Amino acid sequence: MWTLSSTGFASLLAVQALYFSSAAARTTKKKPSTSKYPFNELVVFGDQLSDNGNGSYAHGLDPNNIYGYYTWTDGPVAPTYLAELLNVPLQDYAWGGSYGGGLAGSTIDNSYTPAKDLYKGKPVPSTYDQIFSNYTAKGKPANIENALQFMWIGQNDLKKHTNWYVKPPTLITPDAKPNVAFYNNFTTLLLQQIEHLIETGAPAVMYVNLFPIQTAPITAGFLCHNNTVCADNWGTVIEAANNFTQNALANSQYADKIIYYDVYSFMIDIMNNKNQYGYTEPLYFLCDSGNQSNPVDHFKECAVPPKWTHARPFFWFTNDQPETTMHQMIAQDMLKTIDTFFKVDSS
Ligand SMILES: *[C@@H]1O[C@H](CO)[C@@H](O)[C@H](O)[C@H]1NC(C)=O
Ligand SMILES: *[C@@H]1O[C@H](CO)[C@@H](O)[C@H](O)[C@H]1NC(C)=O
Ligand SMILES: *[C@@H]1O[C@H](CO)[C@@H](O)[C@H](O)[C@H]1NC(C)=O
Ligand SMILES: *[C@@H]1O[C@H](CO)[C@@H](O)[C@H](O)[C@H]1NC(C)=O
Ligand SMILES: *[C@@H]1O[C@H](CO)[C@@H](O)[C@H](O)[C@H]1NC(C)=O
Ligand SMILES: CC(=O)N[C@H]1CO[C@H](CO)[C@@H](O)[C@@H]1O
Repeated sequence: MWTLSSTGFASLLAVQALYFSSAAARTTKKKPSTSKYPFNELVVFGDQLSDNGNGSYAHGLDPNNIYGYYTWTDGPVAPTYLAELLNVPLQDYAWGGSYGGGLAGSTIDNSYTPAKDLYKGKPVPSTYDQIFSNYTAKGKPANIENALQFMWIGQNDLKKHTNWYVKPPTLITPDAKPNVAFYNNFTTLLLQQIEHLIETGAPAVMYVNLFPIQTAPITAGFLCHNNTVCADNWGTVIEAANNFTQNALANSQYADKIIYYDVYSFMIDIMNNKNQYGYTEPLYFLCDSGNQSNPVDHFKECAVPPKWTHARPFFWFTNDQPETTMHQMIAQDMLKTIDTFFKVDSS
């Protein structure tokens, strides 16, 4: 188990300043270096949890104007940290967020869950579009055989299709009809996309499971009105969805090329031991809910110059987006999973 010292955080900020000081840095590709891994690039598909700014920027939105890091949090997102840890360049197709609140990022497929955000009058690219239109439309991408693929998607689909809103919340059950349909439909679409990447030549695809959004202030406080039965039951539904997907991926004909990463359990573990990891503020607080008269919104405490230096003790940066140090810890943990998968000695 590792913890973050204040020195660690200072150097983290230095890293952020280095990588996010200009638009040029965001798209600069490093030369592939000699790697201990059987790949020399990381290609990312997903939503606001994975967009390093490139996806939003490509679709007409400059997220640097939001929080200053091209992301929807107070620093880099997990894929950026992961590429850095793997020492490979990142190609990021994920699309996240929107100005002004309620709208989120990409879904798995706009014909299943139309994204609320629009680009040229149409829902923003889903992972289906990111893969089939933006990445493989012109045939085999040049370096796909040497590119580890990364997919983190589903939270926007989950909110639309599962029955977290029913009352009384005791009726939110893992075997409720809409939930079972969601496990099936989401997993079917996901498998098609993952298998397409492998059939096009990818050496491996890492899938990151649904994160514990039932614990986020938007869910626990606002949508569930602090009703713990509601939040807990919805958590069980998310766990059931993750179990279903994990099982289906393990039964794919390409199972030996699929890496399942359990971000759900990792985040729950950090939350259960939050103070030890430097998250000393309550879990229902956040830095920016878009409404500063909301009592859980601690905008003024977080936004102390320079920028978001004081966000660190808050687990949640926005309504459903963790603070950047959480993204960094997730990337560290993802690396362990990747090392185990490729039997790489991490020492
Ligand atoms: C940025 O996204 C575009 C399209 O969405 C993609 O073609 C390009 O490779 C991406 N670049 C980087 C550096 O991620
Ligand atoms: C990605 O694909 C979508 C859907 O086909 C398209 O609208 C969008 O322009 C593409 N983005 C880029 C950067 O090519
Ligand atoms: C939930 O609890 C927090 C902390 O006690 C409180 O500030 C917030 O107003 C509550 N939300 C609702 C919807 O009751
Ligand atoms: C999910 O799988 C884990 C591990 O097998 C198990 O402990 C848990 O009860 C399952 N949860 C649900 C909701 O299916
Ligand atoms: C902002 O939050 C306050 C307190 O929770 C609430 O009364 C108010 O309606 C909110 N305003 C908007 C625009 O959502
Ligand atoms: C769009 C889609 O795939 N819908 C399917 C979702 O799952 C239910 C039952 O599991 C099917 O009946 C739908 O066709």
